[in-house]
Formats: sequence, structure tokens, C-alpha cells
Amino acid sequence: MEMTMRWFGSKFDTVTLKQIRQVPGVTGVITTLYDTTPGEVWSREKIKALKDEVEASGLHISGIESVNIHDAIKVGTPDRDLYIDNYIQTLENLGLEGIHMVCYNFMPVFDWTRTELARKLADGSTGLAYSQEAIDRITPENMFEEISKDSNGAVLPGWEPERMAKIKELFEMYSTIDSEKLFANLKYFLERIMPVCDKYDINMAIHPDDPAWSVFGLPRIIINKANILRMMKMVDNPHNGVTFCSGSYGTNLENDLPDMIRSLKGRIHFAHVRNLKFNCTEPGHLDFEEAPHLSRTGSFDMYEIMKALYEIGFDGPIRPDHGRMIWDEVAMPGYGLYDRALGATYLNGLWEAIEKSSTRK
Ligand code: DNO
Repeated sequence: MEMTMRWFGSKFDTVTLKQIRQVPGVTGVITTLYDTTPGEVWSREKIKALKDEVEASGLHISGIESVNIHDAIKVGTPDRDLYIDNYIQTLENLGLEGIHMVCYNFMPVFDWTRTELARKLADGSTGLAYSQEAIDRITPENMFEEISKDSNGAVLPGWEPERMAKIKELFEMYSTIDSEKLFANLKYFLERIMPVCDKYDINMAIHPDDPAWSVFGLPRIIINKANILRMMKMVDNPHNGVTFCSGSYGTNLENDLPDMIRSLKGRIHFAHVRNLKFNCTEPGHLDFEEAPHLSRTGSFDMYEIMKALYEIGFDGPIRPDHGRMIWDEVAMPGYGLYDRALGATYLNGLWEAIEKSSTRK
């Protein structure tokens, strides 16, 4: 595996490449052209400029998170082919610049969904949190307003104001889409992009829906083992793979994370590893917060997760996922420097221990 950190670009991120370069063991960044809109072609020049900037810092681009999918593709409207053509062009330009991993998601309307971006945790830090009771009380529009208040001025990925301004329209667009249609539209999209992925050896890594169930009545399909295996099979090409995100699949406690990892051998192209702490697991009152990475501070056994990745021979990029805000840092919620650097160091430590004890056998 290669340890990486997500970086949103110098115009958008409070964390610098220089800082990332100094986190022990981090050699690459996962980045994006954050000011492009879904459906737009990424020019080779812009990709090259981003690559040059990253490489000048002593790091390299380990993958893209995300090249977002236009709603026409998810909904399957008649103009979807035009947007798929643009996506193919973007993939080609990335391939020509030597970038081989692309993370994306197929979630309708919202990307990840949390009800709080700055819940005060017991140690005085703040972190992202989800409460079912809060979701049941609010409308999608209110949620956007609530969330923006705590965003520290940052534009959150998947929650861009221009997009949220059209939220009613978006819900309308998806009104006839159920899980089966979403699966069919995903299949159509994947079948069309596989040839360019084969040509440039680009691993597509679908991100799970977070949380791993339907929210506000919208269908969500990348939520459990059965559905991802169905997705792998429906377009059975090694370039059709997944981002294994422990914090997203882990929202549903029925998901056995190490078992899911083992069942996806060869198809995990990217890993997001983080912990959650469940305060209440009763349906209807479900409540969790994003804990520090360390196993005993949350509900997951991070050693078992890393061990499963090691055992399947995972060799793609991995990144610590959302961090808390600690030490008075002001940054994009989930994406400050300090707690993610602690996460990277802890995950590197687990990996080293797993690797060494396994060679000794
Ligand atoms: C949240 C992220 C997601 C992820 C997208 C991938 O912090 O993990 O926003 O980047 O779902 O397209």
C-alpha cells in the first residue's frame, strides 16, 4: 500500500503540500481539480499543471478523488451520452498524464451526509457526527443551511452551494429513480468507460454511499457486500473496482468490514480508513461520531481492517480519512492536518507491525 493524504489544491486547502510532505511515510496525494463541475472535460494542461505543482513538493499524485458524475448519467436522461463522452475524455487526459486511479460515487443528490460538522467530543476536540433523530427532524434544505454554518468557510465536497441551490430540481429529477434503475444506469456508464480504462490502465474506484442506507427517500446502492459484488459482476473487469471506506460501510453495523475486504480481493483500488464511535445503535435513534483512528477510541477494530487489507495483497493508495479538529486548527471539517497526520502515522504503524509479524511466520 502507499500512504497518502487528500489535498484539495492550493486555492482551496488550508493544508499545504509542504506540510503533507513532512508527515512520515506519506508519499502521495489524492487530489482533484476542485473548481470543475460534474460533466466538464478536464483539460490535459490543467491536469499537467496540478501534477507539476504536486511533484515540485516532492510528492506525487496517487489518484484522483473525485471525478464527479453528472446527474444526467445517474438518472439516465437522453443527454447522458454527451456527459459520458466528456468523462471518457477526462479519463483519457488523466491516463496520458500517468494517473491511474479515479475515485467517484454514484449517490443521488447528496454525497456523504452528516448532521453535525463540529460536535464537541469528550476530549474537547470537534468532529463530524450523525444522528438519526436529527435527520428525521429536518428537510434536505435545512440540512444544507445547518451544515454550512459549521464549515469554517470551506466549500465541502459534494455540498457545493450552486448544487444545493438546485436541490428541489435535483429531487424532482430523481423522483422516478429506484435502486434497480440506478444499478442499470451505473452499468451503462461503466460499460461505456471500460475501454478507455483498459487502454490507459485506469482503476475506477467507486466510493460507498455514506451513510450506507437511503436518506430522504433517495435510493442508495453501494451499501453492502451483496450490492458491491453485484456491481463487480455486472461489469466484470478488474478496472471496475471500489474505494473501500471503513467509515462509510461501517455506518451499517451489519457490514462485517474485514469479511467485505476479503471478498473484494483484487478489486479494492483505494482505501479510506477511519473509525466511528457509536453512541446508540437502536434504529430510529442511531447516533455515531467520527472518532480518532485508534481502535480503542471508537467501535471498529482497526487492526483487523488493516490486516484484511494486508492479507488480500492490497497495493493501492490508502488514506487516513476524516480527522477531528484538534489543537485549535481551523480547516475544512474532516480535513485538517493534525488529526489526519496522527491517523496516517497510526495506520503506518499497524501496517509495519502486521507486515513484520507475518514475515516472521
Ligand atoms: C467525504 C469523502 C467523499 C468522497 C466521494 C467520492 O469526505 O469521502 O466525499 O470523496 O464520495 O466521490
